[in-house]
Amino acid sequence: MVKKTRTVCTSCHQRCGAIVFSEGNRITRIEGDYNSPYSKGAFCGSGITQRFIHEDENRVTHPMKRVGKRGEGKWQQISWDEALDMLASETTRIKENYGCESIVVAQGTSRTTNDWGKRLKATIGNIGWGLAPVHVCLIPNIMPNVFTLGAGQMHGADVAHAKTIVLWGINPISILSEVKSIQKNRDENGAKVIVVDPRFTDLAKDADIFMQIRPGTDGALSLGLMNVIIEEELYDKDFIDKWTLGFDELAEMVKEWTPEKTSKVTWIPKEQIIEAARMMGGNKPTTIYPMLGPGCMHTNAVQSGRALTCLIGLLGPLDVPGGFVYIPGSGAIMKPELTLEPEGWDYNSPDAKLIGAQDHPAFAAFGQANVPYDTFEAVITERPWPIKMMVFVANDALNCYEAPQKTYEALTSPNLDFLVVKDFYMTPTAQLADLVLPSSDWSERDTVDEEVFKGRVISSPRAVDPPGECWDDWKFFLEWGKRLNPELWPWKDEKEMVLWRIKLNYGLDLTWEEYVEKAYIDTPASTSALSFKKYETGQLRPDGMPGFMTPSGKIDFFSEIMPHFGYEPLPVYHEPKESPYSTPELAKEYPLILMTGFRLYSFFHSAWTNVPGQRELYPYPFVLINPKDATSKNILDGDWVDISSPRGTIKAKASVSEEIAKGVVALPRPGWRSECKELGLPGYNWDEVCINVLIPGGGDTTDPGFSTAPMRSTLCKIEKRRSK
Ligand SMILES: Nc1nc2c(c(=O)[nH]1)N[C@H]1C(S)=C(S)[C@@H](COP(=O)(O)OP(=O)(O)OC[C@H]3O[C@@H](n4cnc5c(=O)[nH]c(N)nc54)[C@H](O)[C@@H]3O)O[C@H]1N2
Ligand SMILES: Nc1nc2c(c(=O)[nH]1)N[C@H]1C(S)=C(S)[C@@H](COP(=O)(O)OP(=O)(O)OC[C@H]3O[C@@H](n4cnc5c(=O)[nH]c(N)nc54)[C@H](O)[C@@H]3O)O[C@H]1N2
Ligand code: SF4
Ligand SMILES: [Mo]
Repeated sequence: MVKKTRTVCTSCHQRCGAIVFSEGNRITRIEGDYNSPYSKGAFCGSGITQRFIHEDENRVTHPMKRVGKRGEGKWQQISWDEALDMLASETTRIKENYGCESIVVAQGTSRTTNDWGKRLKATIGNIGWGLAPVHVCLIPNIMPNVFTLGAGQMHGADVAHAKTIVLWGINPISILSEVKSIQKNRDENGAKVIVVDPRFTDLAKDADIFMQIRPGTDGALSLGLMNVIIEEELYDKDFIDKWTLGFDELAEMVKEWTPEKTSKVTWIPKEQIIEAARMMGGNKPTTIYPMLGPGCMHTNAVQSGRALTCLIGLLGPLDVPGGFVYIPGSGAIMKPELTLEPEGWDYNSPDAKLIGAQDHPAFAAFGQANVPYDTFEAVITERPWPIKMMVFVANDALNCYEAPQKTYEALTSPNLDFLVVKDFYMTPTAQLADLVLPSSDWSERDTVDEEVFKGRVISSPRAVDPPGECWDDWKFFLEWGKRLNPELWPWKDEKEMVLWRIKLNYGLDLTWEEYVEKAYIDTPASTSALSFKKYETGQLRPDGMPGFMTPSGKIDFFSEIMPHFGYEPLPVYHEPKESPYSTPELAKEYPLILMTGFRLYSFFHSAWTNVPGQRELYPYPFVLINPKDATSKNILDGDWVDISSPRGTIKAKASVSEEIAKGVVALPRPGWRSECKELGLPGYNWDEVCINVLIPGGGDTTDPGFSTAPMRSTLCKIEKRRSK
């Protein structure tokens, strides 16, 4: 009999509505759900391959403990009971002997367990994230949004109603459901589109203006655009007078950022800068949609983000249709009742016991985590304290963090007593573990983090049962938590956790059947974005006063709080720490700018390189290089090349293309490939192809206040390889 289940795909952050058809425990077909108010029927090839993943015999399907030497590949299947006993006894032993700060629980990008992971850590005694790539993933942009605009969200761009849409360092993959709105607005209302990217993206193809920027110079471009907008008085004086702080200081500062100077720094022709500024200031409402590109992976990340948010403020009025819209309650919901985070907890205080907090004060306050590089170093040096146990849930550390050479040294160090990895497959990190735990994927589980649906609750029941003993990460945290402190983990199963959580977050008191049946449930958070200029009516502040949730209550062009974290109060531009201009000597040997990690349609970070439907789109690790740079090195399209930085060398196939600016090479995420037996394609080790081998870590290589690693603006060189 065919069973039809309406659920949600979580293979990427889009969280598209899915209809899964199954017979017995086999998935026979998957379709997009047109009734999903969020994805409206959109569905992609990656989501469809869930059919394969569900049946894939290469999945880890049982808990396994290491029996040989670490990394030797000898495993013994054990029961969940035994695995959890090991985990709980090691947690207790290490906590008693070394303190809770010697246990690090890590996660990758948001999957579905952000708040439960925090609760587990708090159960051990650790407050915060433990370890996560938040130093590079969007938080360096969210912080400037909070300080300048008083918005806890980056995503406020109303692309459906804007007259000018600026897509700034954003990949169409990450906004699939909004691409349709952009196209519709352009086709039906003649909206103008500006794209700012070093790469000629699929969004740039249809843009009115494409500014091919030098990586890491977005702060300078924002200052240059503000120069023209202020010079030509293309701003709303009433709004600026009434609702902003520090306009005069900002105007004075951007005077030196003439189109000529901005062009020299950013490599964008000055005529384009002037044209773009006139379009943004003259064809309003203008909305700017930034993602990782501008301010998340550079040594000047936070100040670039600040400059961009000042530009958004300057283009006000804000919170209008077609502009930057405030969505209260749309950020990740982190209620202290769930995370067990004490009220007013100070992540910067030594009591918080976060590694790197004193050196990177903004990261401690906003990232709420240990600084990744410093944490791996702490494993090796046992300073500032020993790290004895690491648990990675949905985080392939060797493929995720900068300088994986250091990560590898840490994970194979005799100082580390116990390494646990919970994943779908035997990833490079899992291969080094003492305990590997099997995981269920979206079609096989009942849980979802509904806050990503802009405050709407959408249920996500399982369509099929997981293979073997694969467990939902929610269930894993529940059972581990129960063994440590049952009072803090009173639920019977993950369904009870789901219902408790929606009651806590949205006041909804539902049975499981009602929750599944109702499917899409609006909440005050999901409807609040429908009202505008909320700052006039006191809807943005908890005290109910008009204004924004910034220290001054206004848009803070001049931020008194920034110096607190080691930054200037105005958004000063700093050249990336490694560049042809800041390190000209180094640039003689490494003349090209290195940008790593732009997203590909079929891979989600390092996952799915083994899945034939996904791997066949990008069979080999590859690097984008401009024809002019390739010619000078005799490199032809498809040649294997070595890409080297002062940190190391990796290999990739050259993709010679105008897609990338001259002088820049771009390596997509993940670089790494697992073997794909079905297509007869080989695997490549992380140390041969992982893009992060080229990226520096620690010391003064990062954004000073935030520890952001320069994954998108350092130097490299490229040579044709003699062998494959
Ligand atoms: N398929 C797929 N989807 C994903 C992911 C995935 O791995 N695969 N990852 C998810 C995650 S965790 C995240 S954080 C998001 C990221 O989502 P996005 O930020 O939208 O995606 P990226 O491709 O990483 O980066 C966006 C663009 O920035 C450009 N860029 C690089 N350097 C610069 C620069 O210095 N300035 C400017 N202006 N642009 C620059 C790149 O060329 C790229 O086109 O994607 C999410 N969605
Ligand atoms: N050089 C460079 N490095 C980057 C980036 C870049 O652009 N350039 N991007 C950075 C960013 S923004 C981010 S967010 C990080 C992301 O880094 P991560 O999220 O850690 O990504 P991965 O390294 O692919 O590791 C994720 C692992 O989780 C597994 N997994 C996926 N879903 C689940 C699940 O539901 N449960 C369990 N148990 N396992 C699951 C996957 O199989 C995969 O092995 O990478 C960062 N690293
Ligand atoms: S993988 Fe594809 S179908 Fe699944 S949520 Fe992402 S975009 Fe939607
Ligand atoms: Mo991310």
